[in-house]
Amino acid sequence: MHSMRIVAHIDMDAFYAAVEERDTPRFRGLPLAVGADPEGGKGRGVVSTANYKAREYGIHSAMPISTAWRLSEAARRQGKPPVVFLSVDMKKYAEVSQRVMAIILGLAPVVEEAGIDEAYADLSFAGSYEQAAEVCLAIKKEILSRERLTASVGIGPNKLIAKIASNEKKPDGLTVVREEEAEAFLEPLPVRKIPGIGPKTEAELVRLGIRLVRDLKRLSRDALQDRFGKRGAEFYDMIRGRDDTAIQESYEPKSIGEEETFEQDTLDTIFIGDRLKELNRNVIQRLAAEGFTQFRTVVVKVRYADFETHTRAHTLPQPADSVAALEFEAWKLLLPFLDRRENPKRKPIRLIGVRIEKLQ
Ligand code: TTP
Ligand code: MG
Repeated sequence: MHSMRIVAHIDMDAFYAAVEERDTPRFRGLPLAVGADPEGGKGRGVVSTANYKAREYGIHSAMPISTAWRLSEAARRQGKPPVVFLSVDMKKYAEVSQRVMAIILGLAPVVEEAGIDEAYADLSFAGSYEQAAEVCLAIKKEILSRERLTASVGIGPNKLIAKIASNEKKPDGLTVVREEEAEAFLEPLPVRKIPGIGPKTEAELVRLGIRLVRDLKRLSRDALQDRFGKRGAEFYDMIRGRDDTAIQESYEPKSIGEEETFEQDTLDTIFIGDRLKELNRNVIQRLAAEGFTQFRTVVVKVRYADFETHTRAHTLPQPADSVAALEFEAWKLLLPFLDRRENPKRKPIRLIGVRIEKLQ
């Protein structure tokens, strides 16, 4: 008899904002948004995350910070507390993340770190869903007592179900979906909950009158494949709760990156060089914070004022470890975008980013 597969997905609640609330008592109970500087409504970056109080104002991740500011001002006019805007402290979140991952690893030895605030754990060893839930309660308890943070957990027969389940009862939730319940669990959910169905696919499905997973089941595998290609065939299995992707233990964060949207679109070489320096410093700081010493690949990103976006990457023959080495490589990759080589129309630049990969 083959033993039952049980997978958990653990995801921290309002992660960056929760860390800030924890560390600064006077923020507690207030709406909080972590992200770019709102600059009195003129700021040009985005919200990284918002705590649940700020989400009640309609603020969420990836929203322009200027919109978040407007929502905060509207709330203020209604006599509600305005949002506290905080900048991103990546080094701190990376350190908390490492400690949380260590807690999970202590209670469930096979873990895939799927992002800064989320992990999959193989709980097949628990033998039953009841025992798996006990392990997860212990993980939650440990995270709360050691880090004073809450996480939400989903338990299911595979990564797909566990991931969707962890999002069901946020914050501080625990949702168990057994294999025999998986299909029924998915049916009433909006199609957007299925990983890989983003806003574009969703819009296309809405045009076909399909909003819920249940509706999507009307399409045959062939029909899905005709419309969405290989992804379509995957949707067919996923909406039926089927997923056999493995937990990938050998975790390497694919990359560490930072980017900045400028106050004003610019082609000023000195200014851009300065900002790049600052981004490089932050990236190297995070490299150390996340327990690495070296990188081999450098990637830069450029977004022009018209949002046309380019990336360029270079992999070094030998691993490098210094800000100076990153500086040199990143600048070499970025320079052509400042002159006619890559930028014949001399379009001003809106955003630059730098990322390192192949970390060791
Ligand atoms: P999420 O887990 O998606 O969000 P969250 O932890 O803030 O909130 P939830 O309770 O709904 O899980 O992302 C984890 C962190 O990653 C988040 O705190 C900030 C960062 N992040 C961004 O910087 N930009 C983004 O667009 C998203 C979605 C997250
Ligand atoms: Mg989270």
